[in-house]
Amino acid sequence: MTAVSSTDHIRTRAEDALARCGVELTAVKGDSLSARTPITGQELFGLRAGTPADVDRAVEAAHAAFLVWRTVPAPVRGALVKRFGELLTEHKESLADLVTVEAGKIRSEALGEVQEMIDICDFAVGLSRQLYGRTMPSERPGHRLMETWHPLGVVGVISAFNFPVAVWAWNTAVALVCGDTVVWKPSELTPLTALACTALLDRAIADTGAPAGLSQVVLGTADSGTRLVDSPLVPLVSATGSTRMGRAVGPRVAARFGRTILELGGNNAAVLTPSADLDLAVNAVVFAAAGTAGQRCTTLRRLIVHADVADAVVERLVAAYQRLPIGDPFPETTLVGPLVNAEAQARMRESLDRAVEEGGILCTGGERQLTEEAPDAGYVRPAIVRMPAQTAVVREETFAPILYVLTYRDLDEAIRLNNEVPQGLSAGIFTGDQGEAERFMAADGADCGIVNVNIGTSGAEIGGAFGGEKETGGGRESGSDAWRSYMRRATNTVNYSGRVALAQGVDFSQ
Ligand code: UN1
Repeated sequence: MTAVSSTDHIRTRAEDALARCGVELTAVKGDSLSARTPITGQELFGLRAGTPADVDRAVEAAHAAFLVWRTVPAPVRGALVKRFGELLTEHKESLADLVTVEAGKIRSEALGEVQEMIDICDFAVGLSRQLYGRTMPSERPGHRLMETWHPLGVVGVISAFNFPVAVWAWNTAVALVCGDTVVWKPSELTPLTALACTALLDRAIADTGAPAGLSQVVLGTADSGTRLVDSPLVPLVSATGSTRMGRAVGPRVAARFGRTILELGGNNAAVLTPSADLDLAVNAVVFAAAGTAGQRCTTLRRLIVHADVADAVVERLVAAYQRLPIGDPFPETTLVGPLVNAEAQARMRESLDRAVEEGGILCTGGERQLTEEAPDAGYVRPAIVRMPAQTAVVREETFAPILYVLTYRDLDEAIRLNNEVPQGLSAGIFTGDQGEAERFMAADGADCGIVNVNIGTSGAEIGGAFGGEKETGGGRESGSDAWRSYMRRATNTVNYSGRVALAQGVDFSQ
């Protein structure tokens, strides 16, 4: 275990990184929002929170920019995103520093998160020449039937603390090439990373001569988020966070016939079969369950192991868990950083107590760590609990490193357990049997938006569409054809025959 950096040291590191990214801290300082670090649990700076009136101004500016941006050819829009990707590459270390400072991510994961931003920029630049519409054969002679994809408007992005920059970048890079503009309401827990990303994007906007106002950020609390959600000038709200937040956002946007992309809770499971390569599976499970201190929406929370191998698997997992280096996320030897705050640690404790009440056996972990060195922080040892059944606590998402282990006898039972939770983000199966793998991915297999074979549930690549079913919200972001949600489709019928011919054989001749 390593000593924990002092808050003063972390503050200096944050100031340096912000300055390198072009943020003028004095301009945003105030006393209505607190920038804190989970590394010590203490305050770094007081900032000025945006008000609902600031949201209105940001939306109006983004809308004005949209009216210009939508007429800029898509490949030219791609040039802005290309420049932004270059700036992200140049400032990768500084941004990763800020991600570690604010979200407590270990070094390689913080760098990995910035890499996701760079990757989505590359993807979006290519996409800017591939916003394809289809042509369909018309049923009428001398007619052409086709579709055109047009920019949609201002996209409101509400992001969570655990991926403070990548999820915004997935939305923003794609939205910008689609001809949209963006207003961002980041998590209250991660304002500094948001300021840094915005400063870099503003620089890319200036460098490429794109309209100022394309990208807006409003730091603030739930009030600002609500204002953004209710704004009639925002046709699409892309929100990442808890299912509770999604239940508030979804109906409000629907009431004004806006669109949403909701990325809500996950309660992801992996099935571990007797034919699995155990070394591979154990390695993958440890990262998926304990990595990022259990704070990914894709974190593995339930392991469904075949009864014949359950004892051996749990024994190996417990041994691996007990070796995990927990502590200050900056040194490269640390694998598990802090939870985002002490409240998250208390919620983990509560869930573990409930699990034991519901018949669970705590195999390892759950103890608070570094209480002397960082009394205000939320360091914990990741926990493994064997459960007799999928009880109430197992069906909930606790945003902390708790892995519930369940056993099964036949694959149908494993699939049933996988699907018998309200959430549907990500699932995995570890198997050497192709038939089992195919069954798990089939229509009557796992009911999630992401279904993996011999890979854990987390760490998806940006090239695929990201999102999940049921209470996860149904939205898709990032790669594949997720871009379509950021555009409006026009179906065009063109008559070049020189006479009127009605569809469906209707005759209206006079
Ligand atoms: C999230 O936790 O909100 O698949 C996003 C992953 C990452 C993204 C997670 N690429 O784990």
